[in-house]
Order: sequence, then C-alpha cells, then structure tokens
Amino acid sequence: MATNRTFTMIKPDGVENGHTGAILDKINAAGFRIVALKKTQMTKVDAEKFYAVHNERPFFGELVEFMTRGPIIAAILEKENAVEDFRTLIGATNPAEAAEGTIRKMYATSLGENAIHGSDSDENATIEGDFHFSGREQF
Ligand code: RTP
Ligand code: MG
Repeated sequence: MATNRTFTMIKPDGVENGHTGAILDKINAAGFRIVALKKTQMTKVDAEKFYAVHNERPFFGELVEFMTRGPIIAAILEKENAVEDFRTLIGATNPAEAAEGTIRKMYATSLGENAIHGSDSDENATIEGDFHFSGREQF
C-alpha cells in the first residue's frame, strides 16, 4: 500500500495566495486519489522535526519560519508510482527551473516559497503522512 502513496503540503504561500482550489484540481486531474486531507498549521517544533534532514543547511531557519507562518493543506495521495509522478507534477524545487505546466511553475514565487511539497521516497511518504495523520484519518 505505502508504495502507491505520497504525502504533500500546499505551503503557506500557496494557501495565502488563494491557490488551494486550483492546486487540488490539478492533483485530481492528474489521477491522484485523496486518502487524507486537512488544513492545519505547523508549530516551530513540528517544522523543525518535519525538515530535520535540512537542519545543517543555511536556509533552515528561513524554511522553518516560512512553513509556520500560516496554515497549510496537508494530504496523503494515492496513485500508481505516486512519489515519482507527484514530483514530476510539482516540478523542480526552484520555480525558475520548473517545467511549463507544473504546479511550481504556475504557483510558486521563489526557491524558498515554492507553493508545494512532495515526498522524495516511499519511506518518507509513509513517515510524513503518519506525521500529520493518524491511522483512523487515512482512507
Ligand atoms: P520539498 O521537500 O519541500 O518538497 O522540496 P524539495 O524536495 O524540492 O527540495 P528540498 O531540497 O527538500 O528543500 C526543502 C525546501 O526548502 C526550501 N529551500 N530553500 N533558500 C534556499 O536555498 C532553499 N533551498 C531549499 C524550499 O522551500 C524547498 O522546497
Ligand atoms: Mg524535499
């Protein structure tokens, strides 16, 4: 089951800029089924834990500040080859390098504020989904 799932967050910039509906439409049109979905806001402790892999990077403080400044939309998504196909749908980390038609090309504003997250492996998809949703919230 986990191999067909990924985890995403519409980041605070995407929510603030009013892109939630359009982004969910694109996710739906690309064939992903919603397993879990909610609007929530991460605390500093949450964001430091979620992005712990980056805690030595120079942008870590900025990233935590950004990810906690407003609500996000968190979701678990299901589809064949979910992790890789979702990374293709969202595009490169830097929107300036993202392919035409990708979510980051259309809705991101900068390298730091890039509208959306997608898990980078099946293992992280499970860890990240379970970070935000209990078993009873995943259908
Ligand atoms: P994400 O984890 O959010 O899906 O993004 P990603 O895999 O494409 O990129 P990653 O290397 O994991 O970086 C995580 C997030 O940190 C911010 N970032 N800022 N200012 C910078 O140099 C910089 N580099 C990365 C971005 O919000 C990026 O998505
Ligand atoms: Mg990443």
